[in-house]
Amino acid sequence: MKNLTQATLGLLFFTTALFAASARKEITLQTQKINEAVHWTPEKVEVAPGEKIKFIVKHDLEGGFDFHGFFIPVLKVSEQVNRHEPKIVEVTIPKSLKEGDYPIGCQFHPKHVQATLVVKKAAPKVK
Ligand SMILES: [Cu+2]
Repeated sequence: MKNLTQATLGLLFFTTALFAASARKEITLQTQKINEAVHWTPEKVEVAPGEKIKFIVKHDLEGGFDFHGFFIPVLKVSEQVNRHEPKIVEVTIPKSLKEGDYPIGCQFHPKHVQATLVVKKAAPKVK
């Protein structure tokens, strides 16, 4: 019985470690209409160099454009997001990317208000 418990705990630890290694940080961005202009919101999202990100990008506004662009030049991301068709965009933030603010825009509509990708090194973990 004792051996079985140890084996179970070992397996649990193993699967937890495996999950942590493959986990991606999920960030949802969506179109929002503010004062007649379409924005990507939230207006700021924070990521760290080396981090694996899963962007979930949504356009659920009724009326106006049927699709918007999801454009992050620094990450070479350029996608089309159709209404009611959430787009999943998985990226790894390059380890070499400098801290700072980078635009998240729309390549189709010059008036589409950008959001900001804030790249910031993660605080060192306290052991
Ligand atoms: Cu747009």
